[in-house]
Amino acid sequence: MTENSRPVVGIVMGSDTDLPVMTETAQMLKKFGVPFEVEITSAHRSPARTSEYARTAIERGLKVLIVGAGGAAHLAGVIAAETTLPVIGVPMATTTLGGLDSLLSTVQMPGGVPVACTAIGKPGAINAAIFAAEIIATSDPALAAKLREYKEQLARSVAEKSEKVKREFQT
Ligand code: RP5
Repeated sequence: MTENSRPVVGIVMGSDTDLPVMTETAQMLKKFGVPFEVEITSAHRSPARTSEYARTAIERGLKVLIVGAGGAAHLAGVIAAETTLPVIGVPMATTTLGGLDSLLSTVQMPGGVPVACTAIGKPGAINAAIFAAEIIATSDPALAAKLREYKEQLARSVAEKSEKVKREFQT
């Protein structure tokens, strides 16, 4: 799979104000060489456009949708209602309620319409990309190898930090 090939992940967000956080998703997908497309559409401000996006996602070749929204964050849910693709919701941190509003309105889906919900904000945006890559990697051995290497690097970085801290306490 190359970055120039057809997008397999859709990154969707409710507003351009979500972009600083959702850029983390894009950067992580780029790191793994997973091609993606980006769309802004709103569950409440542009419901028809949102419905059209969700209904046409499969025919455009997408395999996973990552949806960031904040506040009354219904975007992931309404997209999940209109597609059989796996939908990963990323709750935005909000200034008024710290993102608890986004989290609850993304995660508390009724039975029958699943949304896989990540942590609030940047960690969630990063994890959404990794999770999407893991889904795609179930039928892409080269991508699975990149994900294994990423996890090994994570483990190495913890060991390196531990050694650094030990050295600081020894002096
Ligand atoms: C949601 O409302 C968006 O996802 C955004 O997080 C939030 C606020 O949007 P703006 O008023 O900043 O455009 O639809």
